[in-house]
Formats: sequence, C-alpha cells, structure tokens
Amino acid sequence: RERSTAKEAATKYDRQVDRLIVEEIKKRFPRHSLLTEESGFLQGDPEWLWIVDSLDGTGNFAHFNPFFAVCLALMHQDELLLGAVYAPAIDEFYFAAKGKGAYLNGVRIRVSNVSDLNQSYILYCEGGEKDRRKTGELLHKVYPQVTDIRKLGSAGLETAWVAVGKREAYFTTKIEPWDVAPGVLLVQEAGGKVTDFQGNPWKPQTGDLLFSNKKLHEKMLHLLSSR
Ligand code: LIP
Repeated sequence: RERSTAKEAATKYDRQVDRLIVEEIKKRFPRHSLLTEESGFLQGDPEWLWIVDSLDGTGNFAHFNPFFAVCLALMHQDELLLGAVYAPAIDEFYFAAKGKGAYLNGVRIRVSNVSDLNQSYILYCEGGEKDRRKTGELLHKVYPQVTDIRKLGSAGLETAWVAVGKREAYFTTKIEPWDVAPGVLLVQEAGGKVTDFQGNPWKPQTGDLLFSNKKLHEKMLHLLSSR
C-alpha cells in the first residue's frame, strides 16, 4: 500500500500488471493505441484502442476484500469490439465480443428480468472522492425506491454483475473509461442498456453512467435525472 485514501490507493501490483499487459499487447499489436490507468495514453494507430485497468478495485485489494479485477477492452473506430473482466479471487472471468454475446467462465449470460424498482438490487460507485456529496444525493433518491443497494468497490465487477443478472442496475458518477469500458459491452451483449443520465449512449469521455437490465432503465433514469 502506498497512498492513503481508498480512491487513490495504488499498489506496486497495479504497475507490475500494467507493464505486463502493455508489453503483451505491444508485442502482438505493435501499431495499436493504448489507454491505461497506470501508463496513460500511448499513441499508435488511432483506429485501434486498447483500454486497460490492470487492477480495478485497488482499495479492496489493499484491504483484503476479494472484489478486484483486471479490466480490458478493445475499440475499433469508436466501437467496442471486445470486453473482459477477470476477478481472480472469486474465479469469475467475464468476456464479451461485439455481436457474439457475453459469457461468464465460458457460459452465456443474460441480464435479469426484473422490471419493478421495488424488487431490484442496485449497485453504485463514484469515480472521484469529490463526488461523495453528489453520490449521496443520488442514493437519497434511489434507495427508498428499491429493494437494496450495494457498493462492491470494483466498477468492473459491478458492471459484470448487471450483465450476469445478479443485480438489476449500476450507476456511477465521474468514472474513468478504463473502469467501465469492458462492462459497457458485457451489459449490451447480455441484453442490457448503458447510457448517461440523460439517456445518451456511452462514450469513453462520459463519466456519469447507468448500466441496467433495460427493463427498468427509464425508471432509474427518471430518478437519477430528477431534481
Ligand atoms: C476504482 C473503481 C471503484 C471506484 C473508484 C475507482 P481503481 O477503480 O472500480 O468502484 O469507486 O473510484 O475508480 O482505481 O481501483 O482501478
């Protein structure tokens, strides 16, 4: 452990695993661009972009909580082609390919069928320490309407749990693209929906996001965007 707040926690493992993944991608796809949490933007062919978080949920990892993951996505001309979230401590490997579905440990997955807010389990997190107040306000609107709320501490896993149907929706503010890019494709390929709080489609620059099983997307958007 090197830095003090949970949000800024970075271990030497973040950097070691980042180096390993970057080297491997560069070896196989020397001309592709990369955007990683630890190395920043490594310019290459602008049409191909790998988005990497070597250790998502570093705060958990540093505090003996098994919810942490490696997150990896590939974009071609602004379209997500591949997404992978691997949580080694709980043995969950999520993978999605554009048009080919989403999988957990090789088995096809679907989002949940729940359409009533009062029967739904919701996940949330915030991308920046400064947004605690905003997150608190959003929780204040959502919590009374739903069965319960959880924060797992790994955005990658939170998105994956919506894709696999363990939870109905996940919302986040000011999140970074490397935390959620694979989850966007996982949820879409599992039959769910991903938008910003106004209902616009995901872009790597979008920080406020709602991932859902589609069936309660509008109801959740209504809560998140209401004043
Ligand atoms: C973390 C997320 C977590 C979020 C933090 C942070 P990191 O990723 O997955 O859910 O609340 O802001 O972004 O920094 O451990 O890779």
